[in-house]
Amino acid sequence: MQRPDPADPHRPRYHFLPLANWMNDPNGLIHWQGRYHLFYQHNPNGAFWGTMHWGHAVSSDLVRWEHLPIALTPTPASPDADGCWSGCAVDHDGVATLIYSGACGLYQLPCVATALDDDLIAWQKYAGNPVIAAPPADLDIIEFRDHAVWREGDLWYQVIGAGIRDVGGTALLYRSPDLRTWEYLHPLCVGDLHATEPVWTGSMWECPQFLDLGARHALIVSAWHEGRTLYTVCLTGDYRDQRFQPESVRKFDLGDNYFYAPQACVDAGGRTVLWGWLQEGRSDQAQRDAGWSGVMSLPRIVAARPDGLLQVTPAPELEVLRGQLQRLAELELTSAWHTLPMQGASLELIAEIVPGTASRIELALRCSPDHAEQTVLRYDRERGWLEIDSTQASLDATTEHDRRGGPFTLPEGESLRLHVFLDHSVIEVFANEQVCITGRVYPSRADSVGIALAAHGGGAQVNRLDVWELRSIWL
Ligand code: DQQ
Repeated sequence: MQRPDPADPHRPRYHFLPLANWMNDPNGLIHWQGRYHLFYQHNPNGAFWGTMHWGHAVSSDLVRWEHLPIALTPTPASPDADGCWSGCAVDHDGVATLIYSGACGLYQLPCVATALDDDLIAWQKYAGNPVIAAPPADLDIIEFRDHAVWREGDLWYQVIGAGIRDVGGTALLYRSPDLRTWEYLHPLCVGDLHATEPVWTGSMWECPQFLDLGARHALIVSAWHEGRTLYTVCLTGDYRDQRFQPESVRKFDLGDNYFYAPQACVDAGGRTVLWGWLQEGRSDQAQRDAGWSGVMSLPRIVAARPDGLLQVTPAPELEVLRGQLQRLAELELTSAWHTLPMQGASLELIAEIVPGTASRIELALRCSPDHAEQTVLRYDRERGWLEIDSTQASLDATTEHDRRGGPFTLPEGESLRLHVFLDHSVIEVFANEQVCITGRVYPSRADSVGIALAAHGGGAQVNRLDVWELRSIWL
């Protein structure tokens, strides 16, 4: 195995990723006997998509991970001969059980495997796989894969991601007494391929997650269209009698497919903890040359707010990574960049900014002293928009240079609260515990480690600015 260079300037230090090669979707998340198990789509043969296996890691604290042996490998001449694609894990009367998509030729069909030990190292694939032979015959289904399974009363329920030809993405609802025999019920929800507002949801929904958040249910799907992974969409609404009535639809992360295919689990404390796959923003060749591709997001805690929107915050456990705090006193922002004394590529930053009369507030990250390289996190108050602008992120023209963002409006009288995690090529931002935006950037210069702030169209005031250097999660 080609090991990535430990000094690779783009390789994250406190985000989870495998020792080498390709990773995509988080799978089979389960808090099992006091430890968090994270499985993931993995190609052990290189830093490119192919021959999907399930990689495996475990953590006691949600922060530091131990790599474990590959959990699922495709079995020749079987329903998963061409790949063990995405799926989930449940506790079935004390037996950890996986429901995943077995890929075989053009099809992906639901398969089951059960744990043979308490460390979830060895798995037995069910002899009766696939457990569903085909998509529902009464629908013209274009794609069919990925699973979320939950318990209601004496029965198991499952949604499978799919698309209905010329109609839109969907999550198909099934029911089972034993996870082996499944009865198709109806689509839990159907998207409209032709609707572009408030957000276009593509022709197929991958990786559905159906979360009971108490006050609301959330259906989170990854919108897909003709082979393109678009972004993660969150529908919140009401669920009763196996019917889901969405009230709001929005992107879950404004960084589009830099945050994709998320999966959540409920831990022993009752928290809904969610991870997503942070895709790369550089060429396939650059990924192969680096020997790794794909990063897992930080664990995000998801809850329903009283107004029905989601609250999303980084897991507080991450605070153990903090080194010394550097704090800045109050600061008036103007249109000239104010460069901070703090810098680095592995930082956590919390800023509270009173927008005052400013129409735009900008935070430049991974910034070179001459600003030739910089990535700008921008809140455009007039437009009601939050974005990451990577058009100047790197002098390396082969990396992505774009602006990704979406609607975000500060409630009247609220300060802008930015919680930012910088980890080499990864930027994860939580704004007012409400909106997330993820970026991937690959600065070419070693001195692109600066931070600067500016306000345009008027003045703004920084009331709090805390920066910590963050430690690596690997000992
Ligand atoms: N990736 C998996 C699929 C899923 C897609 C295969 C989303 O199960 O639909 O690698 O990234």
